Amino acid sequence: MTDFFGDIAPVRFDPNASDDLSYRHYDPDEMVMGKRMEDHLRFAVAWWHSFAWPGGDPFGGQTFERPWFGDTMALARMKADVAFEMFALLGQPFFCFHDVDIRPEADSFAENTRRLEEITDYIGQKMAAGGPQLLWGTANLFSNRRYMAGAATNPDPDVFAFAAATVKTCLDATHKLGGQNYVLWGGREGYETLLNTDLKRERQQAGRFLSMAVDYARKIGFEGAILIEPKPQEPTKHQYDYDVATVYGFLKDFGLEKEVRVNIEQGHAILAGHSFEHELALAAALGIFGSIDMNRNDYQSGWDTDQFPNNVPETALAYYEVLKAGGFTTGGTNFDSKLRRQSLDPVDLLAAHVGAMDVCARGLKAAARMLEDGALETARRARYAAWDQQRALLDSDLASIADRVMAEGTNPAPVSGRQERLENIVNRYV
Ligand code: XUL
Ligand code: CO
Repeated sequence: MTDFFGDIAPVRFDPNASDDLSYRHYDPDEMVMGKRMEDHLRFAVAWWHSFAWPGGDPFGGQTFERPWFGDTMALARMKADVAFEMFALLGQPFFCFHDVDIRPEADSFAENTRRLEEITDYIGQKMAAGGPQLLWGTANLFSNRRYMAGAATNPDPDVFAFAAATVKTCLDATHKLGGQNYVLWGGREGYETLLNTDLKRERQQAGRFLSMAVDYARKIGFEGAILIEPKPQEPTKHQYDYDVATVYGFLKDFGLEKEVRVNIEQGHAILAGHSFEHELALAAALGIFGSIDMNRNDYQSGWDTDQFPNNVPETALAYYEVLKAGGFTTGGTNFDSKLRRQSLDPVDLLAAHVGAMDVCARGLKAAARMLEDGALETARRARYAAWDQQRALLDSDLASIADRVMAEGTNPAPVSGRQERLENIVNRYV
């Protein structure tokens, strides 16, 4: 035991609680559409924001003082101890990590690999003792200065090689810990200026890199999903994995659309000029929906503030799409969210997750009721009902269609889209 969280008791479900460390809406065992809420939501803690992030912003450095900050393996183990204590206090079923979150960075690939193996052995022992499972692992290919011009898309082949070797070790680590997914977020796979960038070449490099990652994952028997996490910009001016539609085109181009799915982050969707539900609905329609990073951005700041979710109507519309897509299989709800830099206390870390889990639980329950009552889907089906009799139209051709329209002489009557009525329906549930 560490003494980081002191004598804080495990968080329990109590709808009438008056303290701020109880779940009022998240009851893991409550059945929603025939499935336990815990199994629907599949919550995960993000190791980086919760345990590795020092609280900096562009104008100031570290605000958090955590006893495990430092670059020794002993401190990395302490960090893991605190992490597993927090998972237990919250009853979190999953966690996610980058390599650099769980082990200190060394100055060689060999030592990085050795440290990763050592710490994942340690984490594996903790998991075997009944701890949570690994939702996904990933490699941080964006923080170290070697990646400043990209990883897979770097003009220097040695950087491509270092990144590819690192992904191999992170796939090994994820596989060893029984990870259910492996994520690739192309943090610096983009450009700062077109003046020094060969777009075509960089895209090819990214395609080969992803193909190699998929091949290696299958070779070692990794059965989890490989996920790309779209984001339009930040840290680079433009990133190649801009949004779900762009990623799908990229996957098709390299023949990977059956191999790779997407991890969709709320804040990234907003940065791309979409709603979260748009990205989710499109991924489901294209057959590439995988998992979600659940956070929010501050709409005034306009950048990736990675805050814990606190908007029930937004999460309801998101989980509506998740449920319509059949729910998560390997995926889950990862809180890729960090505290504000003034939230210094250990209890802040717990309360942030408690509140976020309650918001998601409310969103899920509202989404399930909307789906079960069927008002939205009935209206949606009715809107397209005329196509049931006219499917053959899509197999026709322009000249035959023109003959038909000419012969029938019809002039279609516009029909209401009923948007306000549909919005009113949603508001009955949230
Ligand atoms: C960055 C981001 C990452 C990925 C994993 O915006 O979302 O934390 O989720 O690399
Ligand atoms: Co993310």
